[in-house]
Amino acid sequence: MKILVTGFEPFQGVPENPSGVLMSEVEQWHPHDTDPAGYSLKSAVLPTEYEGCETRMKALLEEFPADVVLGTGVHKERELVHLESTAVNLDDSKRADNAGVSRHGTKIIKGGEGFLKGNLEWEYLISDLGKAGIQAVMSHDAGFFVCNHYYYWLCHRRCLVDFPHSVGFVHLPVQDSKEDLQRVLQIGRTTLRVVLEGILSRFVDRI
Ligand code: PCA
Repeated sequence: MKILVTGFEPFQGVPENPSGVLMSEVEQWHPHDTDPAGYSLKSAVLPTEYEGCETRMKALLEEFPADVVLGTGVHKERELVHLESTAVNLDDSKRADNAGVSRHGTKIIKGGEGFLKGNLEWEYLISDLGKAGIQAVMSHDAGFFVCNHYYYWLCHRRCLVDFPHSVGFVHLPVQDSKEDLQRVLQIGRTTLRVVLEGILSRFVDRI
C-alpha cells in the first residue's frame, strides 16, 4: 500500500507553514519502498496555489500511485486539530494565493457536486488522537481557500476514477508567533503519527 502525505508552503500571513515543515520528517517514519510490512510512505510540500497544487499532485500521483492521500494544512482561525469531512465546490477568499490569484465565488469543477466527502474513518482516529493527548474535532468546513480547493479536487478525482482510493484532510492549528512554532509542530507531529498509524493498522486490509 502506498500512502502520500502532503503539506503546504507558507502563504500570506503564515511565513512558516507547520504542515509543510513536517513533511521532511514524515517520510523518515516509514521510508519509501524499504518497509518490511510492504507499505511505503511519501511526502510532498504543495504550492499554496489553486492551480499549482493540482498540477503538482497530478505529477506526484503519476510517479507514486498512492492508495491513500492524507492532505494537511493549517487553519488560521482554529486552535484545535480539525479533521475535515467535507470539501465544497467553491473558491472564495479575500486572500490571494501564492501565484497572486484571488477567487470569489468560483466553482472548482464546473458541473461538479456542491460538496464531496473524504472517506477516512475519522471517528476512530479522533479517539486515537485523544488517547495521545491531542484534542481533535470533526469539521464540515475546510474554508474556501487553497486547502478546500485541493481537497475538493482530490475527492472529485476519487469519485471519478477511484484513484486514490482513500482521501482525507487535516487542518492543524497555526502558531501565534515565531516562538510558538515548536508547540504547533509538536501537535502536528503527534497528530500525523497517530493518524498514519491508525490508517495503517485499521484500514490496510480494506485497500
Ligand atoms: N492553509 C491554507 C492554504 C495552505 C494552508 O496550509 C488553507 O486553509 O486553505
